[in-house]
Parts: sequence; structure tokens; C-alpha cells
Amino acid sequence: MQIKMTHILRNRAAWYLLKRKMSRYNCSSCIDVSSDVSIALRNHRPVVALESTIITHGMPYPQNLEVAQQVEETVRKEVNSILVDIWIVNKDYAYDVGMNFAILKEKIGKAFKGAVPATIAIIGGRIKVGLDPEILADFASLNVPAIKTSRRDFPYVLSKGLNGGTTVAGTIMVANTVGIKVFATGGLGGVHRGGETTMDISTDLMELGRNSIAVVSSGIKSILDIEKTLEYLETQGVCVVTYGKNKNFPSFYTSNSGLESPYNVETPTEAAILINKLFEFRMNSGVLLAVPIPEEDAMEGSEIEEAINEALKEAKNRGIKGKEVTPFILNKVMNLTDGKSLTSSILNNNVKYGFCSLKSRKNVFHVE
Ligand code: PSU
Ligand code: MN
Repeated sequence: MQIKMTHILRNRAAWYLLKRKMSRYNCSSCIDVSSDVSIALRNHRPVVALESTIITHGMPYPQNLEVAQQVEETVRKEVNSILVDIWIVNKDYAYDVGMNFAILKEKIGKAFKGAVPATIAIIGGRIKVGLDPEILADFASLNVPAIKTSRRDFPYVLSKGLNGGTTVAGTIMVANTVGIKVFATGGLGGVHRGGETTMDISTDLMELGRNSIAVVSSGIKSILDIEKTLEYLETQGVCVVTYGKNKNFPSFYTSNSGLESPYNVETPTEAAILINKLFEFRMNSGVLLAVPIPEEDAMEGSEIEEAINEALKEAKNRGIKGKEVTPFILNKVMNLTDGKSLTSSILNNNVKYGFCSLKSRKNVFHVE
């Protein structure tokens, strides 16, 4: 009897361990990783995650689709991928980038062009990592509305089989689960003006604090409270770094918000080495790499910034309060300017800085 019991328990333990292992390697029962992304991750090749709230809630159809396609193309052709650690890079990778292993070794710290885009979204209650072109086109033109999906929204959207556009927070969660280390976006959520009383603080900031990931963004729009956002990022342990010659923290439409990042890096290699420390030291917290608006767009950017300031004044005069403020301002600014084309240009620019450190990407996931 005694032996039999032990036998059963041992079998159970083995079965449990196997199940755990399987679920790890199958990622999760709610995620489908596209074959492109899956193969790239398995071969330690650079992958850049992209969010989908910008598709579902950021722009109308068909501009949203055009921008999403364009950004994916930029990732495929123009991302600067940096090799920080050669030792795990395999021969397939050398073959892929068209050079032999010895030459590849020489190139450590130098940029390679191109990576695999992984647009992350929820379709019919399943999390998709990497969308095939037809699926992306379908998703962007959705007749069934998608829910803006941050961390708190996942259980509902998944259980009801709904569509979701993942926010920065939602995208970070998924990217981290499948082992993607770099994520490029436009603007990050932040602490809203008056956030000290309304408690309206984007969960993007918390998510950056609890995942080892590098988010490349053009900072925070000035409709938010940038100073408090930077304070809050410090509280969350996020390493904020401006890309460029100075520490000026950008505010999406302008290259200088009047506030400073704690640090700056001047080259892709510096950025890649910094990002790599997250994994070497197992920090379990993220890096925000703030890339200022490209110079050629800066003029238009400062005009939009003026429109924002005007709209903020008007909102105050009219007594508009609380959660009404942001929609009021965004609407007003969109009417006054052509903010959409600029957003697309900024987003594309950020993608180019999807630095990639290839070290310690251990996860292997199933192909859809
Ligand atoms: N900032 C922008 N445009 C956006 C967003 C932020 O300038 O579209 C989106 C991003 O997806 C971001 C989300 O993650 O809004 C933040 O929403 P909330 O403040 O509700 O957390
Ligand atoms: Mn909010």
C-alpha cells in the first residue's frame, strides 16, 4: 500500500512537472506567436515589439493600416541591431546576415540593419504576437470595435473572446512573456495633470517598472504632467535615458520638455550595452529610451505644442475638468493641426532605434 501511494505521488509529481514545462514551452494557452517571430526568437535574431492601441484607437482607417504597415517595413529594413554578446550567436545568424562567423565577431558593437517586427494585438480573445499581412489588414479595418487593452483589461477581453488593441503596458506584458526585449512606440502614457488628486496615472509606468524590457519612445505628450511622470518613473525604478548629445527629455512634439533625463547615451552601442545590463543583472525592471523628434519635423512639432498650450488654456477657462480634459485637448489640437502625419513620422523614427542586445534570450516558443 505504502509503495503504491509513493508510486502514485511520484507519478503525479512527474506529470505536474511535465505540464509545467510544456506550458512554459508552449508559452501560454492564450498566445499565438507567428512563425516569423517564433523562428527569429529561437535563432536569437532581433525582434522589435510594436503596440496596437495606435491602430485601434490612435488613428482612423485606413491611415492606421498604412502607418502600421510602414512601421513594420521600417523594422524589417532599418532597425539598428547591435550585437552585444557574440557567444550565443549561431552560424545561422551569420549566414542570415550574409557573412561568416569570423567577420561577424569583428562586427560586435556595430549596427546591423533589419529586424523582425512583432505587432502585438488581441484577436477573438487570443493574444497574437506578430500579425500576418492579411490579419493586420483585417484587424486595422475592424468593424467590431476593439477594446483598449492594458493590464487590467486582459482577463475580460480574453474571456469574452474580444478584440483588443494593446497599450504600451499591455504590449510590454506580452513581449516580456515571449522573450522580446525591445519595444518601439510613439508616446508613452504618464501622470495626468492633476494626477495627485485624480490618481490618473497610466499603468504603462508600473509595467515599465516590473519587466526587463527596453521601450523606445519620444517621451510623453505635454498634455500630461511630465515632471511628475519622471518622478514616478524613478519610484518605479525605470532607467530613463535620452538618446542624443544631451539629457533633454523630449515631449513627443518637441525635443526638449524643459526637464532632464537622468542620463543620456550617444550611440546605438552605448544604448545596447546599457539595455543588456538589465538581463545580466536580472533587474526585472525596464529602460525608457527617449528619442527626440527628428530635426526635420521639429518646426511642425513646435506649432502643435503651441496648439496644445492654447487648448489647455481654453479648457481651464471653460472649466473642463477630470477625464474630459484629455479628449477635449486632443480634439482641439487635431482640428488645429495635422498631428497624424507627424505622429507617424515620429513613430517611424523611433523604430530605427530598436537597439538589440542578443544576450540571454533563452525562451523558445511554439510556432502557430
Ligand atoms: N500617448 C499618446 N498616444 C497614445 C497613447 C499614449 O500620445 O495613443 C496610448 C498608448 O497605447 C499608451 C496608452 O500606452 O495610450 C496609455 O493609456 P492610459 O493613459 O489610459 O494608460
Ligand atoms: Mn488613465
